[in-house]
Amino acid sequence: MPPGATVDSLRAEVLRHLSFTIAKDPGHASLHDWRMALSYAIRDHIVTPWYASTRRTWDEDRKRVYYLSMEYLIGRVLEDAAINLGLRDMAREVIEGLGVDFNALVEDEPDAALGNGGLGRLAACFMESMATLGCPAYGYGLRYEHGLFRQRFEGGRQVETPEDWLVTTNPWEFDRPESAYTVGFKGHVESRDGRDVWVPGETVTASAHDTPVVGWQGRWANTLRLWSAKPTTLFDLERFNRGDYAAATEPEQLARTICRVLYPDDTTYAGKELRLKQEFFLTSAALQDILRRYCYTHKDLGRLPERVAIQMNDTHPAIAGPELIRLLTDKHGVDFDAAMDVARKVLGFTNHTLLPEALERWSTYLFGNVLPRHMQIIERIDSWHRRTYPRPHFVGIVKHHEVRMGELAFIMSHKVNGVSALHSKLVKSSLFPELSALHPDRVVNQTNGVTPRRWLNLCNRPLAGLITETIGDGWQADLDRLHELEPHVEEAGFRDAFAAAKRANKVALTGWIKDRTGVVVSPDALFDVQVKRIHEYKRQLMNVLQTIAHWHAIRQDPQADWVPRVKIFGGKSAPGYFVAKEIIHLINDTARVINADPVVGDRLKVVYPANYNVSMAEKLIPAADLSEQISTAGKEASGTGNMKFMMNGAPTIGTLDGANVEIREQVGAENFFLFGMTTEQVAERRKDPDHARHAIEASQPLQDVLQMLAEGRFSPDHPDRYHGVVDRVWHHDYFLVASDFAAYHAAQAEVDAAYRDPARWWRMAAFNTARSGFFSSDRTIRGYMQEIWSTESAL
Ligand code: F58
Repeated sequence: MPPGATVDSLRAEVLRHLSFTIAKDPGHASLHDWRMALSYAIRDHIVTPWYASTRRTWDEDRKRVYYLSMEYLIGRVLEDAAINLGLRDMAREVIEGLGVDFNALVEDEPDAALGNGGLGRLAACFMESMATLGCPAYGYGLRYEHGLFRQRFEGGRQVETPEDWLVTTNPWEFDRPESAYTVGFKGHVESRDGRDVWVPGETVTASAHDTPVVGWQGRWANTLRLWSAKPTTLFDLERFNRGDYAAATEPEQLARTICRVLYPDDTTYAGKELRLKQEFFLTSAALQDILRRYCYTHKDLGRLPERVAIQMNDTHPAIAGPELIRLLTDKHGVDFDAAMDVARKVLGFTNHTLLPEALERWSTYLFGNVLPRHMQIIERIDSWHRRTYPRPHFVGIVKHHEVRMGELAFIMSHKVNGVSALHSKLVKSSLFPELSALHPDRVVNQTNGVTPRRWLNLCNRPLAGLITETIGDGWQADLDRLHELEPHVEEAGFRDAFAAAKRANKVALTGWIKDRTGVVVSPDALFDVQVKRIHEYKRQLMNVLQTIAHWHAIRQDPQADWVPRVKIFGGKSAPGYFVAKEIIHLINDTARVINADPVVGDRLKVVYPANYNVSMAEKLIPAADLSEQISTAGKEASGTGNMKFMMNGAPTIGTLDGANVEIREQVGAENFFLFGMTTEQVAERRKDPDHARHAIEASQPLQDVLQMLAEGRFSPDHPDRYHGVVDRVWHHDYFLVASDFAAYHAAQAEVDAAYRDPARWWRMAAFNTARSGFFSSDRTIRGYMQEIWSTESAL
C-alpha cells in the first residue's frame, strides 16, 4: 500500500478528481464520472513508482528490454492496478461509502482488446510480470482505434460489430506528442555520396501514448508505449483553397487508416498491404525511439547489446531486423557487417505457431513496393548468410518470389524460442530444420505462463482468500509457494473450504448466465468450459458432437444416475473463417434444442454467452470445474487458458498438446483426464486415407450424432444446414475429430465417475491449484531474462 494512503485520503482524492478533473459535483455524477475520478486517484499512486523506476533505470544505466508486439490483450485496468497497489479494498470502501456500486463501477470500464487471443494476452501478462520482477522494460504496440470486434449472435450466427474502447477518455494513458518519429513507405532508393538513401513516397508521424504498468505491491512500474499515426503535413491548404477538399485531406486519410483497426485474423495470414504498413509503422517508430534513448547517453552503437534487448512477439515485427540494419548503416554510418553483428545480438524471436497458414510471407513485388530499401537489405542479409554459413542447398529468406518472415526473424536473432517444451522441439525439428542444424544453439524453450495477480488473486477472491488463510500472504509473487497447500489437500476440512470457494464462484456465474443468455443453470452441475478462439484445430466441433452424444444417451435412459453438466462455450471466429462460423452456429442450435428438452431438464444445459473477452474469462474460469484442452496433438503451440484453469482448481480433459504435457507432468497423471492420439500417432493416422470412416464405423455414438445432424435434428427450419459439417467429418477430417472421438467420449465418462466421488474430485481440483506454481509468467520472464535477454532485476 502506498505510504500514508488511508480511506480518508483516498476519498478526498476521488472527490478532488471528480470536482477538478471531471468537473462534476457529487450530486450529479454518473457511474462513468465516478469511475474516471477513482481511476485518476488510483493512477496518481502509480505515477510515483513509475517515475522512480524510470529514474533508476537512467541513473544506473540499466539494460532495458523492449517487447515488440502487434497485440496487447489488456482487459480492464482499474481493479488490477488497485489490487497491485494494495488499494483495492480501500477503493471499494470509499466508493460504497459514496453510495456508488463498486462492482458496477469496475464493469463500466471498457475491456481493452488490442489483441486476438493467446499471443496478445501473453504480451499483457509479460508486461505485468516484468513490472513485478523489476525488469526495466518497454512494451511497444499500436494504439488501435478499434480493437477486436464485438460478437453478437443473430439466429445463432456470429455477427461482428466494431468495438469502441476509445469512445470515452482512456484515463490510463498519457499522450506524449513530443515523442514523435517520421515513418516512410514506398518511394525509391537513391545513391548519395556512395551511400544508399531511401526517399519514401509517403510519410506519417508516429506519436506516442504511454500507459504505466505497475507490478505487485507497486515496487516497480514500466511503460507500455502505443503509437498512433498522425499526418506529417496537416492538409494541403493550396488544394483546399482550390476546392479540392478530398485530395487536401489525403495525408490525414493515410494516417488515419494505419491505426484504425486490429486485424481480426487468428492463426491465418491475410497478406494485406495495410497489415505490412502497420507492422513497419510499429517497428520503425519503436526502433527510432530505442536508438534515440540509447544515443542520449551513449556514443558507441557497437555496444548497443549491452544496454538493449529487443524481443519480437512472433514474426509481425520481424521487419525489425532489416530496419535496424537500415538505421545503423544508412542513418548512423555503421558498416554492414558490424550492423549485422549488433542486430543479431540485440534481437530475439518468439514463435507462437506451427500452422503453415499462419506463417507470414510477402510477395517480393508487394514488399519491394512498400519497403524498397528493406527489400535490398533483405537480399543482402540473404547473401551474407549464404556466404557465412555455406551449405549444399538453399536455406534463406527470399524463395519463390516471397519474403519469408519466419526465416528472416530466425536469421536476425541470437535466440529463437518456442512457447512450450513440445512446441520448441517441433520448431527445431519441423519448422526450421535446416536453419536449426546450421545454428544448433539458437532454438530454446520458454514455456508460457500467466500472471497470478490477475488470473488468481484478482479474479478468484474466494480461493485467494482461502490460500492466504492456509499458507499466509506472499504467494502472489512467489507462486511456487502454492506447493505448501499440498499437505492440506489430504484434510477433509480444507477440501470442503476449497469446494465452497468454487461453489461461491459458480453461484455468482449462474446469475450472470441467466442475465446474459436467459438460461437457468444449477450450481450443483459440473461446469465444463471451453473458451478460446474458434478454430478447427481446437476442435470445439468434437466437444459439441460429444455433447449431442451425451444428450442422446440421457434421452435413451433418463432415469439413470447422470452427473448434471453445464457445457459452457465462449469464443470468436475470424470474420472470414466460414468453417469456424458454422461451428458457432451449430453450438447455438444445439443449445436451443437441448435447453428446451423437458426429458433432459437439468441433467444437461449448453450455454454460449456472446463476446468472450478478458473480462468474461475472469468470470468463467474461477467457476469452472473442468477445463477443455482438446486440440489435435501438435497443433496448439502452448495454450495459456489451460494454465488459468489449472490455477483456479479445474482439472483438464485434454490431449498431449502444447503445455498440456507440462501441466500433466506437474499435476500428476492421476489428476488429469488424458485422451487422444500423440503428435506421432496423428501423423501415422493421417497416412490412412480412410481414417475418418474407420473411426465412425467403430463408434455407434458418433454414427448416431452424425445421423441426427444430417437429418436436421438441430436445424428443423433448415434441415440440410449441417450437411457440410457431416461431410467434412466423413471425408475431410484433417484435425481427426472422428479418430479421437471415442477416446474423448470415454474420458468424459471418467470425468463423471470422478465427480461422483467428492473426496476424489476435490483432491484433484486442489492439487491442480497447489501444483500450478510453475505456470506463473514470473517464471517465464525469469527464463527470458537469463537465457535470452541477459538482463537483471533492478529490485
Ligand atoms: C497463440 N497464438 C497460440 N496467435 O495459438 C497458443 O497456443 C499460445 O499459447 C499463444 O499464442 C501464446 O504463446 C496466437 O494467439 C495469434 O493470435 C496471431 C494473431 C495475428 C495473426 C496470426 C495469429
